[in-house]
Amino acid sequence: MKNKFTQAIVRQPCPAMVNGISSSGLGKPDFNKALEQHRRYVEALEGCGLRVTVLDGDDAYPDSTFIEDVALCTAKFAVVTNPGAPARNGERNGIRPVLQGLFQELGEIRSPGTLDAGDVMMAGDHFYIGLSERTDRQGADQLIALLGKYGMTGSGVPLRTMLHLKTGLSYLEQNNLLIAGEFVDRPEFQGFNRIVVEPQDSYSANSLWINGKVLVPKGYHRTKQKIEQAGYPTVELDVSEFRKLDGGLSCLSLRF
Ligand code: CIR
Repeated sequence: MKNKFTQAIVRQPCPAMVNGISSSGLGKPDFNKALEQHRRYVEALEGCGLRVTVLDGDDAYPDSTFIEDVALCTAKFAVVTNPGAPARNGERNGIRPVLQGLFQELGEIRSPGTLDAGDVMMAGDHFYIGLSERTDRQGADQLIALLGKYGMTGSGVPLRTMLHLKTGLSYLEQNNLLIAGEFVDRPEFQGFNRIVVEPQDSYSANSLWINGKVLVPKGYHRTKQKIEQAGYPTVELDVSEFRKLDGGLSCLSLRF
């Protein structure tokens, strides 16, 4: 299946983001800088041909700008997830009405199963699902059952150290897979053309394919060069303030 996205949904960062969940040790994000970086991110999505719905920041949820985790959008249907971090779980209630307005068919991951869609990587009609601290087997099985209804498949990938599956993996279409860290040697990814990210550049394994271009975080020249050598034009974006909260380029949008 040839992939093409036409739309994206983003949520602006909120002032409370300074209290977001973080294990980065990089300090607190600067809210105004984050707003500016987010604005440029939206421009980049538009530059890839997407119509972008920009939702207001939600100060009740410091991490809510990482909207990727609360829903999975496919060409055929969307799923509201059940985020595994208690502080983020209520974010699902903010995305549901937005998706109801955009999708005819809407599924839901239900407790006790949990799933963050940052753990879900689409590769054609197959979806790899990270089994992480946020996503459990029950959540993954619920998603696989939903995918099955629409002729798509899914499989679980146990994580050891990464926060989310897409922290260390990005599918760039055409069988090309950007891959880092614990995933490099995993048997399920050996059939891809693996573009291996250097350990010191591992943050840039979360790059983002959109309609033939690849968005790459600023400052990772080796990764950028490897992606360009594989034939993709790249767009470099500074996401330093989101990195402080363990978030990357994919986390900031839903694309479909
Ligand atoms: C969190 O811990 O949930 C946020 N601080 C970062 C979420 C990043 N999202 C993602 O990797 N999909």
